[in-house]
Amino acid sequence: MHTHSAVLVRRSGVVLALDAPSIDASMRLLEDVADLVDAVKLGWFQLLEHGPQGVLGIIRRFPEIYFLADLKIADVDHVNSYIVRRIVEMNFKGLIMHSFIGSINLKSPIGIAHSNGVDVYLLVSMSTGGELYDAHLDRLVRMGVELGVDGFVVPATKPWAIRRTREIAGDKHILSPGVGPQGASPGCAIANGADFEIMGRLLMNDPRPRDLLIEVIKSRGTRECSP
Ligand code: BMP
Repeated sequence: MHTHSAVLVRRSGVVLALDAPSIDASMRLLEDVADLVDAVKLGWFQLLEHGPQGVLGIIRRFPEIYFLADLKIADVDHVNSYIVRRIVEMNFKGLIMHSFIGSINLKSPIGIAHSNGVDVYLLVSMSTGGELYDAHLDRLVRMGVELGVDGFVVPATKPWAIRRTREIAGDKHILSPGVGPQGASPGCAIANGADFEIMGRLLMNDPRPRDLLIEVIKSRGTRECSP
């Protein structure tokens, strides 16, 4: 197995999911909360609205931010490898891949990412649905550990999956989406063992996202969290 240490560092434990289609709205939100988030997740919204050059423009404008490419890569080996090379060229520092595609389709792209200093996070469950994932959680997390990924995307809406992933994955990063509009209370994924909570609409739809984020970070550990 190759060696790679995760580039992503936990400070606030918040990853911003920047799913706003408007580039102006994205820029305003980024400028407002950049110092309070550990990473910014960009995905299909930005890529399809602004193209690779537009995405590169966002990344170049904030060189100090850790940008995470969320294209949920899930193709065959050689196509995945191409996608990862393009992501590397765009200066992303991390990327997300689906796990169900299996180790043959994951191994080379993970190697390409790591040899370029880019983290790989493996999605092993989904915040909505994902019942086929959930039937195979243990096996998928073990596969990710064997492949040397930097961590796992495990939904905040399934605290049991976070706890189980933590048991198997040791100190690998756990990133949890599904906070706010999808139902999980802020702070509860972290209370169940996640390292980072991914937040999109909760912040994007709030008139004062900075104040809300400060409150969310401050109030961790004070809420009742469902098991
Ligand atoms: P929101 O916080 O607005 O619900 O957005 C959640 C974000 O996390 C979206 O960018 C989505 O693509 C991502 N996500 C998710 O919601 N569930 C998953 O299981 C995996 C994800 O990456």
